[in-house]
Formats: sequence, C-alpha cells, structure tokens
Amino acid sequence: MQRCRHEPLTLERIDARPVLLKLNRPIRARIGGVSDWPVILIDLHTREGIVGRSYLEPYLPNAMRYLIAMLKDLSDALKGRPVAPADLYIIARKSLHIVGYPGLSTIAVAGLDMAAWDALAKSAELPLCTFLGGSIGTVPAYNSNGLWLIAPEAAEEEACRLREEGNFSALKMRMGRAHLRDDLAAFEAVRRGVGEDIHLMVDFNQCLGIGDALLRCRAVDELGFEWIEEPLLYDNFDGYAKLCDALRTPLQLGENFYGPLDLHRALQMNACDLVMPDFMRIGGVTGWMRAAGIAGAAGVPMSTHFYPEVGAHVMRVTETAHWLEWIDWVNPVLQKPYAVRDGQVVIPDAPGLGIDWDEDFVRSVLVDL
Ligand code: SMN
Ligand code: MG
Repeated sequence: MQRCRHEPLTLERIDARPVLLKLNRPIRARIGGVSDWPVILIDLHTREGIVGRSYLEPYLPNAMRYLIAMLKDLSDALKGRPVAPADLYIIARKSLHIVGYPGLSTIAVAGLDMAAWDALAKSAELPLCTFLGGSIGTVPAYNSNGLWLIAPEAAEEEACRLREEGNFSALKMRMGRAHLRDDLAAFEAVRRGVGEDIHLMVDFNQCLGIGDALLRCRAVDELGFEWIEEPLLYDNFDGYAKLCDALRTPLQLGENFYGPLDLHRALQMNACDLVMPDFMRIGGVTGWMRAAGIAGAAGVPMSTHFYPEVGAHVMRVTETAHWLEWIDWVNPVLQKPYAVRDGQVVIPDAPGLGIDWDEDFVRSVLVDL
C-alpha cells in the first residue's frame, strides 16, 4: 500500500499581537461608533517551521487583552499536539467549557482554528479552498466599507465611490437614524448615486425594538433591498420570527451566532430567511463548515461577515454560498491584500490563506495593552 508522504505538523506555540488600525470611514451606527479598529494578529508556529496565520477583530481594544491571554493559555495547553483542526477545536473548547462555550471562548478557539487550517493547507502546498475540496476562483462580494449613519446628502457621493472601488454590483448601507425620513432620504441619495441596477442591502445593527422594527422595516419593505439585517437585538429570535412573518424582504441574521447551534436554532424558529455567520463567532473554518452543512441542508443562502480572506476560501465549498462581505480594514497589515475585480474577490494562487504580515507597518500600529 502507498504510504502518506506528509509528516504531521506539531504545534509549537501561538503568538498573538494587538494592533489598532485607523478606519478610513469610521463606524457610525446607533449601537456605537469606532474609529480605531482592534485586530489581533495570530501566528501559529509549528515545529516543522510552517506558520499558520489568522486574525481576530474583537471590536473593543480592551477585548484584545482578554483574548490574547486566552490564546496564550491555549498555546501552552496545545504545545506538542498535532495540528489537526478538528481535534484542536474539541480540545480547546473543552478546556474552556466550564466558563461556557459562547462569547470570548468561541472567539479564541476560532482564532486558533483559522490559523491551524492555514498551517495545514500550507503543509499540503494547496490554497485552503483546494485543500477543502473546492477550486480556486472568484466569489461575488458586496462592498460594506461605508454608508454608515452619515448625513443623507453625503450618501450619494459615498455610494458612487464605494461602487467604483472594485466595480461592485452590490453595496450595504446602514439605517437607524433618529428619524425614518432621514433613512429614506439616505436611500434615495444612494439610488441617485448608483442607479437601479446595483443590489442594496440594509443593516439596522440591532438598534430597534419590535414596535419600531415593524414600522421601519415595513417602511423599507417595498424598496427592493436584497435583505434587511439585524433590526432587533441579535438574540431576540421570537421577535425575529414575528418580523420574518410580517415582511416580504428577506431577513438576514447571523453575525452574532455563536457556533453552528445558534444557526440551527434560528432556522428552527424561522427567525430569518438568510444567514451570514461571522468567523470569530461561528468557530473559524471548522465552525463555518458545520454551520454550512446545516444551512445547505435547509436550503438557506449563506453569506460571510468580515474576514474576507478566509471567507472567500470557504465560500468556494459552501453549498448555499450567497454574498461575501467585502471589508478592507485589515488590508494595511497584509503584504498582499486580496484583490477585488468586477465585484468579485479573487483568491490568490498561494498555499493556505496566502496571508503574510507587512512587518514594517505592523511595528507602526502595535499597541501596549
Ligand atoms: C458591522 C457591525 C459591527 C462593526 C462593523 C460592521 C455590521 C456588518 O453589522 O454587518 O458589517
Ligand atoms: Mg451587520
């Protein structure tokens, strides 16, 4: 019988470094504003010399402190183990089980998981999508890099610029201004800027109660949005089920699903029509693949939230792949950011995720926690 050529990889240590990146277009949502974007750069070193890379975007600079401590503990606990992502996922989750699965536990495990998959695909000298059984190619994306709660008059020009950044055919705008009329004015401005042929998504960033949500979502229900995203607090699945019934526009949920079980629950409760898990919350590549199995079996379209590099790879093997969210905020720390052509993210022909840090730039944005 033919023997396997490749030696298993062994985890040596995980390095995690905090950086703060300036956002070109600061986040302005009802839920809060952010102009400095915290990112944890993760390097999973193996004894064999291969380094797996991933990053986490935990929203709050202080959250980097807690997560880096957890990653350090995982590094100590997993030293000497084979880099087998499915096994590491279970061992890492078990090590944190007693404090609970969701929240920071899942986020730390996801960071480890994405780096482990990158290392493994690199050791097989294959792009991650190919390693997972798919093929290199492009992935349809929408530009999500702006259209926050800016003055409605400013939305026309910003929408034009966002479309032109990668010749996109789809954009996401945010709503939730104090007055509905201003949200509607922003919509009109965006349409004036980009015309009728561009797909538009709208995100309320959890800012409404059920009463306002019914009013506001009905008010935008005939505008032809591709989806209405997170009008209510993320875990109000009962409220979402009610809204889903009341609306014609597909309801989108998922960036706050902690693990595949939340996605399963949301679908069981008919709380949404579409799903868009976030990689740090769904549990990295392993969590995504399990969630994608559930969405695929249910026939529910699945989009990504953040993490466009790993997102592009897994979308190539996701049965109900829908839209990739294009966010370029981490690009400055990457030696070779992914390209977008004609609204499609292009997967590079490189082993793993093809991510290398621009160390000169990283030095300039590292922070002391
Ligand atoms: C979002 C949430 C938090 C920060 C940035 C963006 C948004 C999205 O919900 O879906 O992109
Ligand atoms: Mg959102």
